[in-house]
This record gives sequence, C-alpha cells and structure tokens, in this order.
Amino acid sequence: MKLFTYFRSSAAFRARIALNLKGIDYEPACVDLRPAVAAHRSAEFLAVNPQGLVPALQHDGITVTQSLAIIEYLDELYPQPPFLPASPVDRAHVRAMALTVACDIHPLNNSRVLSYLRAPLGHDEDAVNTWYRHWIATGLQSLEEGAERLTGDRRHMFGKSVTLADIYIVPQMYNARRFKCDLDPYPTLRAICAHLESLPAFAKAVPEAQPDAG
Ligand SMILES: N[C@@H](CCC(=O)N[C@@H](CS)C(=O)NCC(=O)O)C(=O)O
Repeated sequence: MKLFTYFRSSAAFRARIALNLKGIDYEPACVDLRPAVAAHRSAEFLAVNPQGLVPALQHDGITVTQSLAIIEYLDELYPQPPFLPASPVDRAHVRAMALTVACDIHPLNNSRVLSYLRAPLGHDEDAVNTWYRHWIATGLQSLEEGAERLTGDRRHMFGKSVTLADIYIVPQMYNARRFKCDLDPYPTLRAICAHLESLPAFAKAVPEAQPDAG
C-alpha cells in the first residue's frame, strides 16, 4: 500500500495511525504542502486526488481519498483489531466523536481555510489564531463531555480499547498543542491522549517520526 502523506497533515496522521494499528507495512509518498512548494497542486498529484488534499491511499490499483474512507476501507479489509465496537448504539457514539473532529473542527482550521482568512480576506496573524483557537475550544469542550461519559478507563475515548474516536482525537490534540491552545479545560482528553501517544502505533505516526519531517 502507498500512502500519500505530509508529516504535519493531521488527516494523514489519522491514516498513519490506522495503518500502524492494523500492522500494515505501507510505503509513504510525501507530498510537500508548504505554500512555496505546493506539491499537492501539481498535475501529478491532482491525477491521484483531484481535490488536492492528503491523505490518499493506493492499493491494488485503486485510490481511496478522505481519511475516514481510508480508515473504514482498512477496517473492512483487515477486521482485527476492530476500529468500532460491536453494538449499533456504541458504534454511533464512537462515530459521533470522530465526526466532531472530522466535520466540525478540522475543516474550519485546515491550512487552505487559514490561508484564505489571510488573503484575500486580509486578517492578520492574531485574528487567524483567534479563529483557530475558537473552533478548537468549541469542539474540544463537547468532546471532553463525551469522553467523560463514554470512556471506560480514562485511557480511551470510548470503553477500554482503541476505536476510531482515538484515531481522530490524537492528531487534533497534537495540533491544538502546536497552536498553543489552552488545554487545561480538558483533563479527560489530556489523560486519554497521554496514554494513546505512548502506544507504538500512535508514536510511530507522529509528525516528527515521518521521513519528510523538516
Ligand atoms: N476531509 C479530508 C481533509 C483532508 C485535508 O484537509 N488535508 C489537508 C492536510 S490536513 C490538506 O491536504 N490541505 C491542503 C490544503 O489545505 O491546501 C480528510 O479527512 O481526508
């Protein structure tokens, strides 16, 4: 399998965690998203993903885009260890937490959105950071409440084993730290991430451990 990835991309970070959890030895294809390079806008990469976004996964002659589609594809292909619990209601709870990150936090804080705030909209760096931290705080507050209710051991977002919700929270908290968001109000999320980040599948997926880390 080949994963189109960028070390700092939190969506690619999710896919890397999922590949590691499934024990898949994948080939990373690094796509430099820095504005000066913008390899994701090259004709070569747009032929892989017309959206110009990472991650993208190639396997058996097909390409899958969107981290959630990639992660579910891996889970269906390799069911062990499962990323979702068994019962429909538990699965719904886990998906809801993952989607809070995927739909309600990350798309508002993606690099192309932040760039658009700078130009053409003309906001300065303070305003961009205020925007970023606002959407992080709004999303993490609801995730803190969800995790408090649903964690079984304060080491996982749901129950006592790794699920999709864990794959989504770790990259989001990593970014929140990178942008110096105040994480004091989220003790449950901090405790959960401290545990998850100690697991090899998560530790191997961090930006600093990637071949393109600058
Ligand atoms: N919903 C997509 C989001 C993918 C995405 O936004 N990737 C970012 C990196 S985290 C990207 O490629 N950004 C390029 C850009 O903003 O121009 C997914 O989950 O895969």
